[in-house]
Amino acid sequence: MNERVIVLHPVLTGAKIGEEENIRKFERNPEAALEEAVGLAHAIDLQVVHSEIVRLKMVTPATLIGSGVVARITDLIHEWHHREQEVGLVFVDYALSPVQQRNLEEAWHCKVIDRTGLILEIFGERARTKEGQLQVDLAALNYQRSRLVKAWSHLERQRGGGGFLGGPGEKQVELDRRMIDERIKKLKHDLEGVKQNRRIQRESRKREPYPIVAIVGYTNAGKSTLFNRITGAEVFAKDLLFATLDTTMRGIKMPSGKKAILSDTVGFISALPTHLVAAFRATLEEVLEAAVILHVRDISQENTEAEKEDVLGILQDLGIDCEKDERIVEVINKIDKLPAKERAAVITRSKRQERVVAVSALTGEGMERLLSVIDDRLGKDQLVMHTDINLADGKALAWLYSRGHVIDRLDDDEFAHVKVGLEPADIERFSAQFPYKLNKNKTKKKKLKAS
Ligand SMILES: Nc1nc2c(ncn2[C@@H]2O[C@H](COP(=O)(O)OP(=O)(O)O)[C@@H](O)[C@H]2O)c(=O)[nH]1
Ligand SMILES: [Mg+2]
Repeated sequence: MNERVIVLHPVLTGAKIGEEENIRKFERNPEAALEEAVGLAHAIDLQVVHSEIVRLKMVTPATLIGSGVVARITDLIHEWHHREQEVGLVFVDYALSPVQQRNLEEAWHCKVIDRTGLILEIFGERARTKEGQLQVDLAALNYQRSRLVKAWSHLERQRGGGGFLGGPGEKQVELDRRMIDERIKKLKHDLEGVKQNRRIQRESRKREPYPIVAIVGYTNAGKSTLFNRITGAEVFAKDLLFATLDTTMRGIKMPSGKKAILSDTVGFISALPTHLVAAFRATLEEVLEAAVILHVRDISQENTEAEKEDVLGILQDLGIDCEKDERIVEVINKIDKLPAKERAAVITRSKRQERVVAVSALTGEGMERLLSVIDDRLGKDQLVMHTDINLADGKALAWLYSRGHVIDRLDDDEFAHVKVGLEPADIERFSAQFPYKLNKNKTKKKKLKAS
């Protein structure tokens, strides 16, 4: 996308509190909230040319923010225009009414998007499963519908008692609303179908060729920085080329030679509007199938403990047992921002725990240990399996050699009797793709034949 964007984070300083959606735990720390807003813009590759906190003593009904600030932003947009660098978008990190949005667009001659709108853009871009896409579409339609209704009642108010009942404006809105309702109905129906067939879907879905290492955490925790650090760290991890993967997934080869796919998931967002929670969860589905889950935390952030609880809470809701699940690796990030003494303490403490690592994704500190922890985890769950592969089936044999660790092999006229180390996810993948049974114990076939 790479469009230029101005980010505004309005904060009400007056006694009056805005709509429920706008009350955030961040509100006491507007700087952190602005940083998050910029992070959200980065999540869909927007280029942030200016960002600021807009302090409001009161809400201006027509434009939310006061006319002075509106004029100042107009000037800024003009300045960029004179440099032949158009600002295509202003992100107002708040819930705008449709009327406010329209008025601001008219004042600035560019697109204006509010918080829910931007979050929906992010989810839409990142939903990878059918169910995820449907959930996001549904949330987007509900959002549109609520805005239509508001716009409509606004029109009605404007008309006063003037006899324009049934005028073209209203008809258009009614029509749009009916169309949206129909689409919502259809989506809900599709979603039911997808949910019922989830198991089948999962089995028939195209599998990623290697185990997944998923990076989760709040927006701005440093997920993308870590993603780039790992894929770019030539000494430690090799970047494999996969044509089929988008920019948020990359193949890596660990120091031990194990291959995996690193996946940068959609970031958690503070005070996510409740009507977007289902859509957000749906974007996290791939985490369920991950072999390793890197939970990245910004240790320099005031709310870091509360954020950690939030993340674990959502993972728990997704069906991951955070207490017991050994796939979760806690990555304590941004240790370079801590005072020396505190940093040393955090590092020492983390080293006492098998699945806690302290790093700076920015400077690279701690990466060596992180990679070795990932490497360990990738190998941990290998189970030794036995199977008999038809000798003529080169494809199945090649698969086992590339994904698994072939420990032993004995051929007779018909079969290759293979003993192979495989991860549970790979066992599933193999069984879904090939008609051979994998057994924990040696198969008796050969002996029976011989006797
Ligand atoms: N000081 C410091 N800053 C970091 C570190 N990791 C990330 N950042 C910064 O934090 C901000 C958010 O990082 P990003 O990777 O985009 O976070 P994401 O939203 O989780 O993907 C960026 O400005 C990064 O430069 C770190 O280890 N130390
Ligand atoms: Mg990111």
